[in-house]
Amino acid sequence: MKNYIEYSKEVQNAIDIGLPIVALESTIISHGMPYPKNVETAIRCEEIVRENGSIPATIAILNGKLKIGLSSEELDYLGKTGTGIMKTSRRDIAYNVANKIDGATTVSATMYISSLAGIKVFATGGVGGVHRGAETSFDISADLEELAITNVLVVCAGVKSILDLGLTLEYLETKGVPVIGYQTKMLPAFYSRVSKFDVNFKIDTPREIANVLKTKYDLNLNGGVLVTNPIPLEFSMNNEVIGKVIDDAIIEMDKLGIIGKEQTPYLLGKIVELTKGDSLKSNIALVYNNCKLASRISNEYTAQGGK
Ligand code: PSU
Ligand code: MN
Repeated sequence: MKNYIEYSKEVQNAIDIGLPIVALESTIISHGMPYPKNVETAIRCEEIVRENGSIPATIAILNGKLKIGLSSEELDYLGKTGTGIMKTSRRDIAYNVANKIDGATTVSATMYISSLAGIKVFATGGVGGVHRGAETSFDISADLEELAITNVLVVCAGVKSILDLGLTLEYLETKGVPVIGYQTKMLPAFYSRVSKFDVNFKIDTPREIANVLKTKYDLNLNGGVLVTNPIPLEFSMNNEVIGKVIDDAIIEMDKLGIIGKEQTPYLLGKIVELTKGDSLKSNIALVYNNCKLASRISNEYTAQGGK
């Protein structure tokens, strides 16, 4: 296994001396945002994690290695190449490594690689979920299955309404994944702070969230935890306005016949276009907010003796 993993110096040092770490994914860089905002955001995410007391570990597959911690050149390469890099979920990891094909890792792949390094806390923007119409398309993100089996807490901004929020919650319940609302009872909907659905547990401090995580693993309850953190108020979008944009983007996507793993990147790009860049500003703000919370949870988890 060791031969397959390559740590940055900063992450290796953090592991050696037991500093708190926060994993970050790379599909959000290559497929989630346009260049050069994607690279600026990735770099700023790492800074925010450091400012709040943890060490950032951005994860990708490069030259056949599972890379844990990237250089600024590597971040730039991922951002510049954009969708020219393969979007790699759990399914693709072995193929990428065996053939030395670069991959930007989704939430599922990043969770798995984090778990190999013993990293328990991971910050992103949005997770995949059960797509609208999944009852006929069967399109359910591998992210949910990873949350079911892999011991990593993921901080996100809730479930985007390109997905079916209700079915996503049902799926997570079936798989035994706790959905925590950070200072909220309501499941946030990514661009907006509100939805028609409730989270399982409202928890108000990073310390209490870390305590749930530690207790879960003390009890041998394997699998992930999903923390949903509402977008900061000043960046939240009007639910009806963004709802209409998302509906229009989905109609356009269906017209073009886009299916499978291309759907989420297409919709994100289309939403940026239809909102004239407003959704991108919101997306960046919520990612920063999640990095901050994840860093504080990771600190607390380490302080509580979490391994
Ligand atoms: N949602 C976002 N931004 C993203 C993604 C989702 O707001 O960048 C990416 C993440 O990497 C996530 C993946 O893991 O899309 C899910 O893809 P799919 O729906 O194909 O499972
Ligand atoms: Mn899918």
